[in-house]
Amino acid sequence: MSKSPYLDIKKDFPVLNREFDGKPLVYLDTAATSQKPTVVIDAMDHFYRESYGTVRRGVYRLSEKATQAYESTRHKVAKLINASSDREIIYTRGCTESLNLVAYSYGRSVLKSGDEIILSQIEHHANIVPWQIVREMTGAVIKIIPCNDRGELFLEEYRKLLSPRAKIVAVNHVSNALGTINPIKEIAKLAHEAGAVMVVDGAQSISHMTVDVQDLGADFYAFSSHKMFGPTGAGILYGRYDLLEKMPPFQGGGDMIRQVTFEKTTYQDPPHRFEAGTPSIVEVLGLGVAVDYLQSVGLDKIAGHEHALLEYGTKLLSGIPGVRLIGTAEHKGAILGFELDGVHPHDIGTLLDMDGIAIRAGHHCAQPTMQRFGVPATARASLGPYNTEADLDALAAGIQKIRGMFHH
Ligand code: C6P
Repeated sequence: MSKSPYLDIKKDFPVLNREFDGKPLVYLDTAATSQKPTVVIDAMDHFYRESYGTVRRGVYRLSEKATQAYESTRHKVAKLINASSDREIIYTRGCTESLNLVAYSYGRSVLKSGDEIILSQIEHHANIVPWQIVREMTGAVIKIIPCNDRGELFLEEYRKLLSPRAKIVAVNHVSNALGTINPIKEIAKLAHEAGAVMVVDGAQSISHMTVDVQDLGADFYAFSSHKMFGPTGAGILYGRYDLLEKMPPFQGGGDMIRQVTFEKTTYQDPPHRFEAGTPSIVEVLGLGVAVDYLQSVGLDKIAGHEHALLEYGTKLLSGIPGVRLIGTAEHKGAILGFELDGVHPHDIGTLLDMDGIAIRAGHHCAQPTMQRFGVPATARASLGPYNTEADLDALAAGIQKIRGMFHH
């Protein structure tokens, strides 16, 4: 008997036991945000009840303990992504803030007029707009790596874009709208050969596959806690220490300074230089527990589970007349973007919700991706390790039902 590729962890996520109008919740919006396991919810609850205090400021035991717990997440995250030191892990409020940090601190300080930032056609707005703002400030130029009809980047075109003027290449590891897994290792190698640094938006990869920033050649790697079973309000920017050391602060305030006078202020070393103000204390603690959870389940097992589900779901949806999958890369994460002939994606979302099925409909904060595929929006089912074939069966049945309503 062949071994099942599937995990059985739905029970770890209390909200997934919910029903809407007597129908079980079918949660297919993990790319927007993942659900939270009991261990994370309980740890945060316990921390508030027993151990809550400020971090890195108090001299009393409560604060010392809180600081230890808070800092231990840094080590867990460093291990998770194989950073060479804990000092390369910066706490932010989320992936968006992490990318803004790189753009404003690194980008603004190195880019000169005429320097080039290379992005891809299939980026999330969080990896486009900060670079446009920096372009306005510096006179830098943005170039775009195009993609084919499956949503795969043209590496030959990328090669042609690279020149000594290229200073930054910023690409997502996995596209949130299409699911494409980009060949970051190769993209980074070519970037480095041209003398550019590699910024990776890891929002959609971090909880779905093993990520090794050193092996990938990522100089910066950004992600959010809330997409990896942790709470909202926390995120990570990994940065190579030799780059971080030379970067100016992103925000000024408490905790990022060494000494302040009205004449002059000196700054802390990284990572604290980039962590102004009282941080998201309990959220960072929750992120640490989420990392433990991820590792206890195993990222390779999660990748195997999601890949099997992706294949199952792709077959199901492609078999429904009128469904067009948008994003059909050979290397793909568990994201199913689609159109249904004659039905607006928002209507698909609303009608599926009546059956307790939660998907996302819209442009997915990736309007240039939608433009490339000639659609204003798509419906998107995105999977996590707690999803099952039954969830996809429900989705397919829901879509069939909608077809029946619109095509008599
Ligand atoms: N994508 C989605 O439904 P934040 O919002 O800061 O946690 O993450 C931003 C972000 C950056 N890059 C990629 C590739 C992303 O997918 C996201 C968030 C969500 O697809 C919300 S638009």
